[in-house]
Amino acid sequence: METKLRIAFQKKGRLSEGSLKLLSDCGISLKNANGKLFSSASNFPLEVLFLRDDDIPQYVVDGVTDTGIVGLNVILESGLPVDNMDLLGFSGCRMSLAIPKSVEYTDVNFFNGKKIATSYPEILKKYLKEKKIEAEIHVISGSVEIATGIGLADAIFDIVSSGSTLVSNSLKEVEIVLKSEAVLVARKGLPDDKMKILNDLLFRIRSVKQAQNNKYILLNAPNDKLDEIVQLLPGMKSPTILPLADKNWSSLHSVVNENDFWNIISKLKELGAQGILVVPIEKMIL
Ligand code: PRT
Ligand code: ZN
Repeated sequence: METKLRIAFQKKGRLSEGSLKLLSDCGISLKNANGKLFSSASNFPLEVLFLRDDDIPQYVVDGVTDTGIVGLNVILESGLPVDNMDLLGFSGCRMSLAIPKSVEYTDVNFFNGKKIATSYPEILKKYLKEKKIEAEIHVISGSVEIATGIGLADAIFDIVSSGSTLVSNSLKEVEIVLKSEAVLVARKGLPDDKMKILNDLLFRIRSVKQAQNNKYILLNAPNDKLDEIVQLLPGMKSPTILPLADKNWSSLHSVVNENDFWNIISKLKELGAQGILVVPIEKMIL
């Protein structure tokens, strides 16, 4: 029988859409995945299990699944030994300490002797130890944001994304402890045949991510500024330069990183570049 790699996705929640989109961006189609616990791909040796996110780390370790996509926060809280293969760039959030808006905050020593409510005691314990803070941790499984309002704790440690939950509970974020996003994890010591499939999958994922982080740029440049413009556009090797009908001008094609993009565009304009086109890249193979 053909070897297949098994991956676990969150069944329903903040990781689900990103996980399914990643698979489809990688050109992998699932056979009737809707509402099922289990599905398999029609064009890649992959089986998908749909689970609660909290169960995924343990199932990876136990061998129920070979790999999984889950928040980095959940992996770190579980403390389980899995291989973190790749950060995937979606479901981003931070884990922060927050206190009532009306309470004055100086620095992290504020938390000495305080009571902190959280669903993530392990991450918090590690942080407090590093900062040499002695605080009491009160573990609750949900609605952490109401803990100070009902007098259960002096502070909370929870996931923050837009910050609006904090605002509507009259809390303020005072320390960012961890930045989290979806991560692909794998069981340690996968057999060679599964490892090969995982590497094929990672190759596709990395190509998709590279493409998302980069843009293809085309522009016309005056020849006397070409050298300076080329300096700004390293490209994958170096930019492509094509002559234009007007002898004093050339056309330049290259790839720019999304993060440098606006910075580069304004410098290009200063150097006299014209007709700048920026287009998305679907896949990028390095
Ligand atoms: O049912 P299951 O157990 O599978 O799902 P779940 O309810 O435990 O998880 P889910 O879907 O809420 O979150 C899954 C993962 O998404 C988390 O482990 C994080 O890695 C990530 N993530 C990203 C978030 C958020 N953003 C987020 N905003 N997880 C939770 N929140 C909550 C947060 O707890 C707080 O209550 O949203 C609220 C804050 O949001 P803002 O925008 O008001 O700051
Ligand atoms: Zn959960």
